[in-house]
Amino acid sequence: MALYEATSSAPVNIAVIKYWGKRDTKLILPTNSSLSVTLSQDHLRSTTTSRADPSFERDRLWLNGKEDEIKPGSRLETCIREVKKLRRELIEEKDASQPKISQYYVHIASYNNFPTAAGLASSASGFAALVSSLAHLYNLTPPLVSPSVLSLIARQGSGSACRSLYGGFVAWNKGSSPDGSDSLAVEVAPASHWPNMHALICVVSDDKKGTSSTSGMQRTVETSTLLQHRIKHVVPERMALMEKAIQERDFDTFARVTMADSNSFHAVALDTEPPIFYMNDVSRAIIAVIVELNRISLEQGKGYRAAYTYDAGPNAVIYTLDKDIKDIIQLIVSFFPQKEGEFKDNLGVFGEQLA
Ligand code: 2P0
Repeated sequence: MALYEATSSAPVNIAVIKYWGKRDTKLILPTNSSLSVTLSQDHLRSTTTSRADPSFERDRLWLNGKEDEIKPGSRLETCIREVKKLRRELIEEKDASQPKISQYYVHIASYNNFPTAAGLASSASGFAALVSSLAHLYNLTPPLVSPSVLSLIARQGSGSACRSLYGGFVAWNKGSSPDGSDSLAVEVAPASHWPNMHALICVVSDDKKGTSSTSGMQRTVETSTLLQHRIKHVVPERMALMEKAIQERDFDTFARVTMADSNSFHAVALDTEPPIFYMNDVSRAIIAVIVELNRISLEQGKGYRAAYTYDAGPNAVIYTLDKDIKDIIQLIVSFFPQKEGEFKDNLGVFGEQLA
């Protein structure tokens, strides 16, 4: 009897043009396109094993060793159903000699090597690893199935998850089709394109965040007037600018647009009723340090040295280049001394080289 099992892992991605708002909450279709950098080292990653077996009596999932119910109509159920459907359509219905493993139930075990839901994008790596491990289990791999096709399924688990199916620099095109068939992730450039780029993760707090992204962004869609301006007049131009900056390895533009878009996202969060605050005093102090560092450098005609960005939580991610990484770490650690092995109310800093 064959053993049908596969393990895949997917890293977290950190957006430089932020996704915030859905035009379709069931299909998870965004109100604007977004662009992110997938981290490539082992610090922030989900690893998932899927197994299909005729003896299983239902689909089951364990997250960090604890069983999570797969509720009918849930995002989890949707992702599992969609990957099974792809297996049936592309393999089992085309070639009768292929085993019909899509008919078996699956058991799935997923682990994060970092705190869940602390604004460190655990749903992104989690759903990307889940879809990827099921795809490997069912032989839905390139050239038969591209990461972009899988991204259509991961997107229905969590929007930002679609971007974690590629490494390096990834765009999620919002698409225009009502069925979501063109709302998918595409590679802008592999990590190797810009090997001297680093992401520095500054864990300000690993507490579970106050307002979840899902409910926060829906409130923003319903109540913020600023969001409409962002969708129509801000993001489209920034997507183009950012793609070009990445192609040309233009760190000045990359840094300027990254910081501007982080500010814009937190501005629409504040423009929500009631207002949403994701950054705290430490987050804002880190911004002040980076702004001052860049100001001095720009005054000397040397360009930007670092770019901050914040997601739905207080933790900072700082993008910087090889030549500056040591100085930036020293600066951050000197301003925000850390207690060994403890993140809570302190600052943990770790670096990620992209390639
Ligand atoms: C992003 N964030 O682009 C933005 C920036 C948070 C701030 O994507 O409802 O967890 O599961 O689609 O993907 C967080 O949103 O929300 C997010 P759902 P998700 O990375």
